[in-house]
Amino acid sequence: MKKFASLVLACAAVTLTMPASAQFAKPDDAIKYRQSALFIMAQNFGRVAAMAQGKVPFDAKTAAESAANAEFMSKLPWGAFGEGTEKGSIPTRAKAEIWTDKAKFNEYAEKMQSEMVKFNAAAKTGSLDNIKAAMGAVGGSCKACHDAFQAKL
Ligand code: ASC
Repeated sequence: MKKFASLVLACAAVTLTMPASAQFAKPDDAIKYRQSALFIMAQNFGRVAAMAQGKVPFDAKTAAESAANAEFMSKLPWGAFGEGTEKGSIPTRAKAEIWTDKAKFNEYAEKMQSEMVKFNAAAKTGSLDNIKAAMGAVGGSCKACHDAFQAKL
C-alpha cells in the first residue's frame, strides 16, 4: 500500500510539473511532442482559415471548436524545446538559435499564444468578420517565428 501511494505521488509529481518544464525520456519524444502539438494546432487553425478565405463554407460551431482547440494546443509545444532536445534521430527543422536566443524565441512563442487567445475569443462570437479580423495577426505570429527559428526545407 505504501509502495502504491508513493507511486501515485511520483506519477502526480511528473504530471503536475510537465507543462512548465516538460521531461521526456529521450530527445525524439520531445521532438515528436512539439511537432504533434504544432501539427494539431495548425490543422485546427487551418480549418478556420479556409473558412475565412472562402475555400470552405463558414460553419460557426466548427470554427469555434477549432479555434478553441488551436488555442489550447498553442500552449503545449514550448515545454518540449528543453536543453538536449536540439537533435534526435527524427528530422527536425528547429534551428540552433532556439537554444542560443531563448529570450527571442520565448517572446515569439508568447506573442503567438496571445494572438491565439484573441482569435479564439473572436471565433466564440460566431462572426466571420471578427474571425477574419483576428486571423492575420495569428498567421503573422506563426510566420515571424518560422522565419527566425525554422530551417528551410
Ligand atoms: C498556418 C500554418 C502555418 C502558418 C504560416 C503563416 O496555417 O500551418 O505554419 O499558418 O503559414 O504564415
